[in-house]
Amino acid sequence: MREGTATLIRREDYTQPSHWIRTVDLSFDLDPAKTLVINKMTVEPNPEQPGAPLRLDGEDINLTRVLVDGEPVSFRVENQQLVLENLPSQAFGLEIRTTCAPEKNTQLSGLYTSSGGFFTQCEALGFRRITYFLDRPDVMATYKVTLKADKVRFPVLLSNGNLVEEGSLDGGKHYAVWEDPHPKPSYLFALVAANLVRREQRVRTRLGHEHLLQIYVRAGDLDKTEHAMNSLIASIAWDEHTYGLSLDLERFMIVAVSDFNMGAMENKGLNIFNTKFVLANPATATDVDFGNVESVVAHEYFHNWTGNRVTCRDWFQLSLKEGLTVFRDQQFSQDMAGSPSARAVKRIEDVRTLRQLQFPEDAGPMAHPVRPDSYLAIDNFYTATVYEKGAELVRMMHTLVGEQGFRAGMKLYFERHDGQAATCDQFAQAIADANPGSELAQRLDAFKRWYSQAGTPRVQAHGEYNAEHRQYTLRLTQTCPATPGQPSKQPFVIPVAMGLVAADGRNLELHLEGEALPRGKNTVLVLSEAEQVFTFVHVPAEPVPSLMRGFSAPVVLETELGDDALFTLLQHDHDPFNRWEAAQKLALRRLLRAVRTTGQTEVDEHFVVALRAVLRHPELDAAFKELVLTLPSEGYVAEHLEVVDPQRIHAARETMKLQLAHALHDDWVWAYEQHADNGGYSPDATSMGRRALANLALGMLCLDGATRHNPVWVGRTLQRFKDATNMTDRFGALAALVNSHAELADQALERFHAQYKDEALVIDKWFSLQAMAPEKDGQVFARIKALMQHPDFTLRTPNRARSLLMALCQSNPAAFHRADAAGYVFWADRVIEIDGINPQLASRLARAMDHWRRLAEPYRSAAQEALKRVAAKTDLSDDVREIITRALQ
Ligand code: 0A1
Ligand code: ZN
Repeated sequence: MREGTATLIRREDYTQPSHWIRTVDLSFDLDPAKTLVINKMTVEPNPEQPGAPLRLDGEDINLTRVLVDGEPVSFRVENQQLVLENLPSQAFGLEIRTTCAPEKNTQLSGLYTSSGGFFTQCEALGFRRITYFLDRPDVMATYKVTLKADKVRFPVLLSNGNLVEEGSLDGGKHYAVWEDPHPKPSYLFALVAANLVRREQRVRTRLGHEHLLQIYVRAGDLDKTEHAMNSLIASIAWDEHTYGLSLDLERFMIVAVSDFNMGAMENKGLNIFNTKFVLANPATATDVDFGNVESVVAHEYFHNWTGNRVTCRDWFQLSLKEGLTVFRDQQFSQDMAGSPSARAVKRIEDVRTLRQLQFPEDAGPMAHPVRPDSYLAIDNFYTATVYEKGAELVRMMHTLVGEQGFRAGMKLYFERHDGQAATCDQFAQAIADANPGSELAQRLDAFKRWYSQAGTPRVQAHGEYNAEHRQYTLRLTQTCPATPGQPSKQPFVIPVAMGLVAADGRNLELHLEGEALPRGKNTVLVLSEAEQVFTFVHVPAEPVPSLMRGFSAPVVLETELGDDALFTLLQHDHDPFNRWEAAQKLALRRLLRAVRTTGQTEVDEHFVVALRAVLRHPELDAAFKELVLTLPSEGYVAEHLEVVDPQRIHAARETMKLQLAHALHDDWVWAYEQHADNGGYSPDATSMGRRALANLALGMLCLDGATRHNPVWVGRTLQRFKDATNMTDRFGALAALVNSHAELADQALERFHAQYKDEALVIDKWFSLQAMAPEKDGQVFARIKALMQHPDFTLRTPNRARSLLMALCQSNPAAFHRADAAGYVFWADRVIEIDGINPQLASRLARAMDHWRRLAEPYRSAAQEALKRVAAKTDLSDDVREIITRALQ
């Protein structure tokens, strides 16, 4: 096991490198057991640091030779770094030979093998596991790469850029030479040598240039690449059209690999993808998978500009590329969805993700600013805060300068920084400078607190109506809870998109006191002080405020609205996001009341009637209905409690679900029959919405049937499972059976496994469905433990490990948090076990315990004991050590 040795790295300590590496000529003799790497660089001393030694990063590689300008030199290796002193004061050539063992690389960082092929992952610090280098993003070089490997086993040889030469060699080997003309940081280097097939297409872009697009996969997977290719083509067109950003490469390649720690990687011209985010066809992938493929393909493609052409100066600036690129992929997916209502659905889904992942992070021991101040293991900072909250920051800038203003800002950003390694500050500056006089430009310094202060701000709103003066005053205040290392915060600049809705359903004209003209029915107030009052005039009747429309800032809005006001918004708000939000608040309120009192939810008629009205609404889209009728998750409920008893939350939510299944029975039947098509499959937003609602309805009907021992709907669900013509419907029916603990579920699970035993991604679903089933008398936990012994289970493939372990520890609180502590014991054992194989994967699992301090007893003490047991291990990786130490601090 690799023992962690790192010390804390701080943002304020940034200094330029001692040298620049301008060109890299890399040659690989690929052998799974021992690969030889020859690295010839041209190196230039940084004139600002004359005479400084050169310290090159390395990890788990064997050094065999070092030459400076062709001559052997003396060197030493110190803390994994290769140190060279007394180097020439002018540019010089440096040659380094090393070997590594790809087949032993279970961490999946650097050069590793998967299903018999070679793949690389270099972000963030993987390149140093391939060769000694200044492995930091501000060192940018052009690369020439020569690959040599056995021709039969590794017929495809790929690297970044353009193929300039290929041919045969003695001994059954062949070679290929690739040159990438774009200077890039080492984290964007990639190579692939494997037995793959490809789908390819030539496209001509607006500028009239021709490009070759290729997607490489294993032989059996070619029929799952059409959707990714379409998504790629759509992404290229979108970026040209929206931002005037064109593909700058003759060839753009995507490669699928089944062993991968994250979603995908934007290596220049050679994106490498987790199979889960590239392969999809109707028979094996669900609508959610199709949506994920579209957005991840777009995300990686968009990185070509936001990430690769302009990269990050240091890893603290990670959100410069990630927040911006997530914002861009969210915009793209909204545009692809089309109708205003489908766009709103996508927005609601994105906010749900943010609240489920990022809000808890901001409220726990791992809370960090979007631009962190320090880290032990940078891999731990590929977080929802850097990605999703980072995207919200970009979205707020977009709101403050407007669509056209934002495009102008992006243009200026590229004019200033193309080809550079930049900072978050420089990005915000460019957007502001392109929009002088805008709210952003006026308050830029205060706005930038979003980058430096962690924590989710709370906004309280208090409204008062004066009937006599027909005035409505809205008092907005903001606070932000303390986070580790940041006891007090300065006010944030919060764009508050809003409107006023009258009790009769009209959305009112908004006329602010002192302004000559009304602003229409929707406006953006900017809250930049701890407290501000906004007065609206000519208000004909007491309104309900609709605040934070479209979720205009990543804050918690603490509302004083009563049920009636929320019912008004649910029915009449012009803003679909706030309609959905009103339903969530109504449900949340009832769940919290139950958790705090009897533990059982009593669903009132008013609530049922309101939900029925949405479900049966003649104009609302099915996708939107599905979101409104889906109850807040157990995790989201927990967020609203000081002391969390996961079992009580589970009981409250399950009883509410059951009551809604029963009370709306006829409406669910109607919804199912209206939306369960049996026609051909198309992954468009409307059909996806219909399938989602049909599946929700079927789940409710099956649950109602199973609980009442009424076999009708359980039988129909099984039939649906057998007859389905696509994976969304088949898996939806299977989930309905499993989640309602129907007796027929086991039979269906067995059949499903037999049918898809050769489809790894489907088997992952099969594992996680069982691991995420609502806990009932400990049965789910027992089954998860049994599934660990299943012949298909392995901890070495991250997708498979996650399908069971993350599903339990992160997504199934009632199965995980057990009074007998067995869930925590299991967690600790797995974290320790996986840390010896793959520290990045282990540290993700370790985070399942982030919120132990808020647990009720007996969970809290038991969780602490499990954490201490992990902490007591002396040979933990830096990754896991950082997470556990923070949790216990
Ligand atoms: N830059 C990639 C994410 C990524 C990060 C680290 C990885 O390996 C440790 C792999 C991928 C993205 O945002 O898509
Ligand atoms: Zn990214």
